[in-house]
Amino acid sequence: PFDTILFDVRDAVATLTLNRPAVMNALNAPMRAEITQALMTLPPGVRVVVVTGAGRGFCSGQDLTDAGAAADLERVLREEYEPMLAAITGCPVPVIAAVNGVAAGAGANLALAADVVIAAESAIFIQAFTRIGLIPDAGGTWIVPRAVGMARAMGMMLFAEPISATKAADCGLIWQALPDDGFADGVAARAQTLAQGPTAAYLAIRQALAASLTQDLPAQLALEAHLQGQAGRSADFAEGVAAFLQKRPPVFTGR
Ligand code: T3D
Repeated sequence: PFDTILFDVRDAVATLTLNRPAVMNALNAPMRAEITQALMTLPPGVRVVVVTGAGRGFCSGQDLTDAGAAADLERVLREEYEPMLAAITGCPVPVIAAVNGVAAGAGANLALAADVVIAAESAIFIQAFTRIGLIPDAGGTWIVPRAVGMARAMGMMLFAEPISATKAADCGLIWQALPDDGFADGVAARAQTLAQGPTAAYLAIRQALAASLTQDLPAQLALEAHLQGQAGRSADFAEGVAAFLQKRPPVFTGR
């Protein structure tokens, strides 16, 4: 049903593959719309989404051959990028970006919008925007300084140099760099862990961490109490405690 992405569901794991490998999976309007649509209409039973790229790249950012987009960048960002980013950050299940190769421009910031970013050691992240006279967008100016601090964010954005996956992991831009050999298996193992986990608790963690970036400690403590109240009423909490007491692994249902 999709032209620019592949969408596959197996064992509660949905894999969304950016699929324009001839252009390193550059984002055009149809791809933005399809990513948004796929994430907003997840089939029942999906408990984690993995976003990755076909071929040797993850995503090269805005398709620079798209003259229509270049004509009015503000409109494209407001009407096409923002819904796509909202579909990722508001996805009803955790989202893993599996960065298999270069992630440039909006492609880097698309990856960084995910809950967990795992990159192959040969992958690179480039805030490529100043190379073509633009500023970082797709949420980059918000997430990058929060992840790595102002000095590194400025350096990455002004110099637009490739950051290796290992360096990205070391400085807190991403969660983990994995060897290229076995990358897919490593990602699959992480995806299985989340797919079998307490989904509602994961989403509450995402909500709490996002709120922590903008609010003070008293407000954050109140939010934690509220969310923990919810978690305490979940079936997964009852199961987690029962499994602990019975000395067996828990079987979480995500509720
Ligand atoms: O609405 C708006 O426009 C505003 C939003 C802007 C957000 C942005 O994302 S701006 C930043 C856009 N992206 C870039 O500036 C990155 C451009 N690409 C590159 O710098 C390099 O291609 C890479 C570092 C990503 C990869 O380099 P390399 O040497 O591994 O591969 P390559 O040979 O450059 O690319 C392979 C092919 O993909 C090539 O086509 P060809 O020669 O085989 O026919 C190349 O032109 C094409 N390609 C790569 N990136 C893009 C692209 N085609 C269109 N758009 C691209 N972004």
